Amino acid sequence: MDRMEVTEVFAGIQLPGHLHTAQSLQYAQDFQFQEGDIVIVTYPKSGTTWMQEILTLIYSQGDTEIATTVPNWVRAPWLEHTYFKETLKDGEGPRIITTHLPSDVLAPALQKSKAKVVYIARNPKDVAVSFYYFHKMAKFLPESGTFPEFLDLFLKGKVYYGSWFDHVKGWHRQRKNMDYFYITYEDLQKDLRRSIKKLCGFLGCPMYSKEVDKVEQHCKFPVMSQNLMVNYSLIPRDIMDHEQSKFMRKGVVGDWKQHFTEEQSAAFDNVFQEKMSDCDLHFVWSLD
Ligand code: PPS
Repeated sequence: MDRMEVTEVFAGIQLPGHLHTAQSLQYAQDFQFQEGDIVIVTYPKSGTTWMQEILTLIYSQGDTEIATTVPNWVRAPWLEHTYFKETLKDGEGPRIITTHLPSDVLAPALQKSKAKVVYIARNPKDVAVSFYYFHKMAKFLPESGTFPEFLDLFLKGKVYYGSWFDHVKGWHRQRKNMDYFYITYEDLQKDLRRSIKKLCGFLGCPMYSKEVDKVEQHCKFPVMSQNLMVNYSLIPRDIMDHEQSKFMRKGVVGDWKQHFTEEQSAAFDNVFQEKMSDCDLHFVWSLD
């Protein structure tokens, strides 16, 4: 399969050579955003697919036609992926663009543009667990090793896509320099309806209550995990092996408690406190 063993290094971070090339990354960095563009920005495993689905449905006023017939990577393509250029369409609605790239790569272009940025963050203990399982199923990522080994790399920022801390803090520092909306995976879990309404406000896209009902219904985990257009079951098994782990795995807050020992959790908390001491973001670790 295409470049499955290749590692691409860009802006100091490692990225899978599958779907990333030096050219595609340069294209992303040089991209001219337009007024009306919506850019979903995430560190991996933070709720990217969920936000792609929510925004698709907000723009279709709750009509599920596009969400159930067009794959998420076509309707909200990743800016840095090789297929981006030919996939992004100037259609009737706004262009929804997705990215995992760090702020230092994209902030200069976004600051100059009138694009809207939606940043979604997730508590990093759950991100680490979700990313660990993703390494087992995504054949374009390196072997995860054991969970303690993976956790160690994650805390040191030595995983693909770089440090979670740098990503979250870097984008947070840009919040006043662009049209920026910050939300967390945990906000979506706690009150999906309220989150959808807030997003509608930010996007300037008012919806009737019945339309919000449809978005909410379609974006629940049991529905999305059955939607072939977002659950990645269309991807061949030698790229994503769902027998190792499903892409739509658990979809909960606090699964880290099933994976971390007390010592691992305490060590994580220490690193978190140190690295986040210069940042005022707060994370929800459990909904209990
Ligand atoms: S990726 O690879 O970066 O695009 O992954 P991403 O979409 O950011 O994150 C995948 C995790 O999000 C969960 N997910 C959801 N949780 C709750 N409700 C809904 N609707 C939903 N959709 C996706 C998905 O299950 C992954 O989390 P884990 O913890 O592994 O289950």
